[in-house]
Amino acid sequence: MKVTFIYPRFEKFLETVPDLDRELVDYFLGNFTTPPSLGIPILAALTPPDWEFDLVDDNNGDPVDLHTDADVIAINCFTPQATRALELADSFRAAGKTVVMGGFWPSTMHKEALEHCDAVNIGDGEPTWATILDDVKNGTLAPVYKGGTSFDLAQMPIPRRDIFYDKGGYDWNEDLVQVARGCTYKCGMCSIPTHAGHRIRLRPVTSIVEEVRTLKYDNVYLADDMLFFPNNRLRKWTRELFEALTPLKKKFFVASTMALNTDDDFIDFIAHAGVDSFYCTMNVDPRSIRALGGDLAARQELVDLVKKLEDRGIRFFASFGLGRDWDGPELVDSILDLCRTAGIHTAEFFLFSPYPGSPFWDRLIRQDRILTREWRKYNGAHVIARPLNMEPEQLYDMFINVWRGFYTDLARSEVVKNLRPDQSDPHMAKRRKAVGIKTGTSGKGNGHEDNS
Ligand code: B12
Repeated sequence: MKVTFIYPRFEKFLETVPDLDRELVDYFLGNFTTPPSLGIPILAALTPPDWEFDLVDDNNGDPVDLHTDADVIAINCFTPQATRALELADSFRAAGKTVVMGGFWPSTMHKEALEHCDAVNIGDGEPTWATILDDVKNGTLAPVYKGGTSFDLAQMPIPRRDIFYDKGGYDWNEDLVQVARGCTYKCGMCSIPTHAGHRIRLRPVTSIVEEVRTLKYDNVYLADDMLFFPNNRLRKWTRELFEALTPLKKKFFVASTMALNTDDDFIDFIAHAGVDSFYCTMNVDPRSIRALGGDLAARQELVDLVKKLEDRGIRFFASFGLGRDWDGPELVDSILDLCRTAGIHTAEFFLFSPYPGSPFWDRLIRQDRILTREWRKYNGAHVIARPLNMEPEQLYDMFINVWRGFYTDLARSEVVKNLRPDQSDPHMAKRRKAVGIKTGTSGKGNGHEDNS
């Protein structure tokens, strides 16, 4: 028996914004041809030995063969991939194939998914995958499989990353590692608690270390943005984790919000462990919302945080969301001024999309303010929700103006010459040329570029 995993294409938000100076932004951010999320490599690791498997990475331009000899097609997707995922599901079913879907979008929109596939997995895949394959084999596939949100991560297998290591074409030279699942916070924009649980499940540090030892790259992107929450359980576990990871000499890209533990010795500690990029989503947690609202104390907290991190060689990568109900046109200047004041040199800007499974989605449904259900547009580059105090076009213009404002600032600034673009990046020469930097000038690489 054979299963073919599919990772559908999604439109990178910069691809869909022609009015932005691509060259300049591309120089700093690249185009996200990332390896698939960990869903597929985990299922591959759990696929029984009497099953063959392969991966069609549609997001990496792999050809899609509707007449493959696979017995079942397994599609993983998050919201921006859903449009393409449903297209592929329809085509495979029309070609007589059995199609199963799972991941963030199918888990939160399973009724719509079932209009295009034979079965949907809701939540974790570890508890259900073997049963799904058995049911395919026995011709007894059910429409819905509930994996839930309580699978014990101590049983999580090491994802089979070799499923994509052998494929070329990815412009990221780093590995994604999931060290925890679920979240106790209830941020309006986020669907993680619904999909992965309102409790934080932590993997045993020993199994994480064992997994990191198997990785191909020196650069590691830790997928979970609750690592630095200022509560005792996480402070203790995160210390244990980074202590154990330090000897492996990896470089870690971590994600968070301003709701974090900012103790000096803690920042010293994670810097020593190898953390070198700090991706911080802004306008989601009370502190960053206050800072963008002009609260001087909160602004000073951000200025101090950026300095603390950058003084220790950790790049601060800000990800500013626009489109909260209280956001007004002044937000653009507030963001640009905050970046200048705090010395933020790496940033991206996105329009909040109401992801199914998030409180924001539920509220906008109630208020009938969803403008489109074209899922491909839920990538942070489109106005999806009718703003409360401005026209959708005004919000879109703010999005464009803040990108332009930030990168024009940067291009003018001395900083650009010695920013840390990734030296090992094959596209570097082209990018340097794009921003007028003669090749061979300085700039130490770190291989981390992202958006998440
Ligand atoms: C890696 C990552 C990326 C990567 C890769 C994208 C991808 N496909 O995931 C990159 C960097 C490209 C990315 C980009 C974006 N991302 Co992102 N990203 C993640 C991240 C950090 C990890 C994903 C992952 O590997 N999860 C772990 C795996 C194991 O979980 P899983 O996929 O759910 O798989 C499990 C089950 O669902 C199930 N399963 C999965 N597939 C299948 C299939 C079958 C058949 C079955 C049976 C079971 C099954 O089994 C698995 C094991 O239990 C998540 C946060 C998170 N913690 O998940 C955000 C996340 C997926 N991203 C998100 C978003 C919104 C984005 C952006 C669109 C916007 C932005 N600004 O961030 C951008 C895109 C911007 C752009 N460039 O256009 C949201 C998605 C929300 C949603 N409901 O869709 C998340 C959840 C972050 C959040 N806090 O909201 N992201």
